[in-house]
Amino acid sequence: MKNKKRILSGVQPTGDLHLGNWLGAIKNWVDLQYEHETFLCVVDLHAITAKYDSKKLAKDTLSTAALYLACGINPDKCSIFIQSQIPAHTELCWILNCITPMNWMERMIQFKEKSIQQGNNVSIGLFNYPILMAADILLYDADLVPVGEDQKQHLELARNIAQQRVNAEFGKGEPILKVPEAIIMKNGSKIMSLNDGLKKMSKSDPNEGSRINLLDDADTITKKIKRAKSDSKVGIEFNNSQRPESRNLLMIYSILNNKDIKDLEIEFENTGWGTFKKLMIEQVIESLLPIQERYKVLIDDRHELNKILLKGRENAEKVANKTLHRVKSHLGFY
Ligand code: AQP
Repeated sequence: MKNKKRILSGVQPTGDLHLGNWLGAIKNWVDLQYEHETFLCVVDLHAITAKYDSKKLAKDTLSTAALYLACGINPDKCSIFIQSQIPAHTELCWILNCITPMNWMERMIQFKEKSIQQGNNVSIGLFNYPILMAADILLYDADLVPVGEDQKQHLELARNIAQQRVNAEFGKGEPILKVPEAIIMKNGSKIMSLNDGLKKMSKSDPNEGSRINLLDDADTITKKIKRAKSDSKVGIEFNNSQRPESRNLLMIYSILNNKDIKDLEIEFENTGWGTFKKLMIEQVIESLLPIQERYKVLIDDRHELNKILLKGRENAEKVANKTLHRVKSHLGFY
């Protein structure tokens, strides 16, 4: 175990997980789990940074954990846990809040985008989100953090906090925190909305038709793909910047079908949207079916799920508390 590099990642339980969460994050964890020591959390404290339904939070948290497993995460190889059950996350977050310059935070693109969506209801928590994320990562001495393109800037912030604000200022030449690296997959790192090929597929998009959820049934998937934005051109292309929707759907199809994009571009050179969408519908339904079947079994077995989450929490807590103690002692706490 010792020589394996350590991974930390997570998804917010902010609603139904979608193809972007799967292809941009969870699918990569599945590929990485056997060669790495893997900690995966359900980041429920992040989920409350936007307006949320308190009646749904616990259910969505459990459902997200069940989806990790249904997508192929092996609980014997990974520690799966719920962020809010480990107080070290919020404690380190506070400490990092106090040593992170405000102007670093003011550059965060996700805050700018989400605060526009939220109007007058923007919380301080949303502004602080990247610091809590830094605490999540740094607590586990993570070597690697697999994320989608959208989280790259937040990871860079975590690196800067560890390097410049903790290690350089308090380390006396010795590193206190490990500086993590991002793993961003070439394909799938940014899955776009079905309605707008220039906008990220997102749980918080008010338009349900903009995303395919992992638990959508065959009828819903069919309707969503049929209504997905297309254009008037024949042929499905990847590299034409004027056709972002074509690029996005072809990329999704290529990942699900395990075929090279270049080969598919040739195969679909003269294919119309109607034919391509039919193939796309079949492929998405087929790819999601095994996940949905496993999910149904898992979500009904509360005892097993709780057992997995308890074991994950115990493993995670040991590592997190040790790091927090190290940070506090270097930063001068009694
Ligand atoms: N569209 C996407 N394409 C590729 N990867 C994506 N991820 C999210 N959307 C896409 C990756 O999924 C992981 C978990 O994301 P998250 O739910 O914690 O936060 P998010 O990035 O803010 O995801 P959403 O769906 O947009 O949620 P809301 O709408 O609640 O904010 C991350 O690794 C992310 O990169």
